[in-house]
Amino acid sequence: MSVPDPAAGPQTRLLQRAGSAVADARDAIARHLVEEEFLAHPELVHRYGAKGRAKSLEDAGYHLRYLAEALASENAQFFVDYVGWAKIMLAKHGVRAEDFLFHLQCMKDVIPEYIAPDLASEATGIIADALAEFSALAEDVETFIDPSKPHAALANHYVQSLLRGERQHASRLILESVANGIGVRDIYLYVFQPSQYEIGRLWQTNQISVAQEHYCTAATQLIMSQLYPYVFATEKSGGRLVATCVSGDLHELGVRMVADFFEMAGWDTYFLGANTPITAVVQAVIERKATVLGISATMTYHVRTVAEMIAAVRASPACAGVRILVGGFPFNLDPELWRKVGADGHAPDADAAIALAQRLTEPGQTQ
Ligand code: B12
Repeated sequence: MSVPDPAAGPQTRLLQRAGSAVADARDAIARHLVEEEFLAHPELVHRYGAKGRAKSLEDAGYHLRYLAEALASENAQFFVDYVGWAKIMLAKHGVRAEDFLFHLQCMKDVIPEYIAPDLASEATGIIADALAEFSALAEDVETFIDPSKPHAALANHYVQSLLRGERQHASRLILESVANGIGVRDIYLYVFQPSQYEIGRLWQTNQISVAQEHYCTAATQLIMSQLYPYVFATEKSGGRLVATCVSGDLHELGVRMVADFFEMAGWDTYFLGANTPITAVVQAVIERKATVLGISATMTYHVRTVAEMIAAVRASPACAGVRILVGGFPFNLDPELWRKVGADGHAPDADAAIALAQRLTEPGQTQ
């Protein structure tokens, strides 16, 4: 992590330096690798049109951002996972797998020209891992609406209504289901969560537009709010939660869901939403006398900011005693990552988060 850790071993420090070096030289590496790519294959201009080169440059910047974070987090898997995601995304947008492979190869070749040899060999080692796994990485992503899971038919109807632009109908489906006895927690975990993942899959695979993805998410936020009479109905039992997205991260629905589960379990919750500055989080923990702070990150390149946020909370004497939980995609990908960022624990979903928080706030407990 980028927070200086005096106890970090030499390999950890090397990887952190490699991550910072890639991040610092990102623009120059990206420009150079696209230069190499188009010099070696001038036909790419015809294949991808006038905008192809600019798009390749933009993509190179994204790839390098993920590479830098994978190094700094000592997690080669982050980059391999990202390459797997990008392989599908690019293929569905008409980019041939061999062109993406060549782009990564150019990245590997160019990096040693910009950073010190010991750092470059760490960076190129991770790219080599991804290149070695490339052909085995999936070509497509399966639906997240799993018919073997509870309420799959409802989730399917819900997504279809939203895709048709019928949020009133989607809202009615949910409100009637709750009136008929389906619990709000089940609606969150088995309808909203897989529906959101499904919307993401449809966007990634070029089947829906950005506008549709935004519409569906905004509708789900609206419909979640319609359930608040149920969410706020539980008598308070003592715990106090501050829940937030890490600075820079815009994915607030998951951690909002976590906050709502705590509210339903009798906690007093203070939900800060997306992209909260570190100082504001520290202040909220102090002012709310939080017993638990929940921090969410969805993008792997925000993991270092999670470590910085946790370090800032730990450095404030007024926050002493607060237990810190982390969650979101990178923490689900690497179940040991919570330790590296300095948290007290991680839970894979809103349901598991409650049980963990209750355990951690019993005196003398750890995960
Ligand atoms: C909606 C959405 C957005 C919206 C978010 C709006 C909002 N108000 O939240 C917007 C449009 C802003 C957005 C932007 C981007 N997004 Co987006 N987004 C999504 C989408 C479709 C749904 C997210 C969601 O609501 N999930 C549902 C919740 C319930 O699930 P969850 O977050 O996993 O939360 C659960 C657990 O993880 C856990 N948990 C979460 N937080 C915490 C915290 C604690 C303390 C604990 C204990 C547990 C916990 O509990 C939760 C509940 O059970 C996802 C798809 C996906 N698979 O998630 C893509 C997705 C995450 N986005 C993606 C991308 C690429 C982006 C952008 C880079 C796109 C771009 N080029 O601009 C930007 C990055 C923005 C940023 N800086 O953060 C990719 C990421 C791919 C990758 N491998 O990195 C995804 C996976 C889409 C895809 N399939 O390709 N996005």
